[in-house]
Amino acid sequence: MFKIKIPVVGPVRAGKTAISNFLADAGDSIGTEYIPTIGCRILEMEQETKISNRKEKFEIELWDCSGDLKYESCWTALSHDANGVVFAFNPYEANHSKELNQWFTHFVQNSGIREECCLIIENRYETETGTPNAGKLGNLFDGIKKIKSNMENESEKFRDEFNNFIQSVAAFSKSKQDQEEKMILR
Ligand SMILES: Nc1nc2c(ncn2[C@@H]2O[C@H](COP(=O)(O)OP(=O)(O)O)[C@@H](O)[C@H]2O)c(=O)[nH]1
Ligand SMILES: [Mg+2]
Repeated sequence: MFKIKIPVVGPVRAGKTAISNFLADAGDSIGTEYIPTIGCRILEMEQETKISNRKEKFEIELWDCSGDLKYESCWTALSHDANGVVFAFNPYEANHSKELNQWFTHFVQNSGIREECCLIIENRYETETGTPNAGKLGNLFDGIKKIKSNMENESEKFRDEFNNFIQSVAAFSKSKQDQEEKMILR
């Protein structure tokens, strides 16, 4: 089965763990007491998608990364062989947009992942201190598709939008692999 690795990155308390659990059906962690992620958790899910009229099964690994910058020395391992990247942030948190730039520099610019294989998830939920739109994203993110998580109100719409993203990453990764195989056989 074709494997797809997608790191889920962004600042502490962006909702990465809640989003990853929701998408991988790994239990509900919305509105529960905050438990910081240690290092990284890997969640697996499967998806079937049609590529060039053929049904293909994909195994998707969501790498739910800690937002704590003390793990920065692990970022190379976390981004190694990734097929796509998901950025999460909460626009109520003023510092999130600035911090997200660092993640972008490493996970996109330095790793060579195409912008089409990246997704921003705006996880808008109120925090005690924040104000809405406090953390507006910088122009590094101009070319990247953005969706809203809305896990409390429109969760199935969010799941569908995420699945569309996975399908395009899968299609791109599969065609890249096919091309590489052809080059070897030449
Ligand atoms: N009400 C609500 N709480 C959320 C939502 N997303 C995350 N949280 C809460 O915010 C805190 C941080 O979320 P978490 O996923 O652990 O953030 P992470 O540090 O990015 O992994 C946790 O206490 C979650 O329960 C959401 O959409 N709505
Ligand atoms: Mg977490």
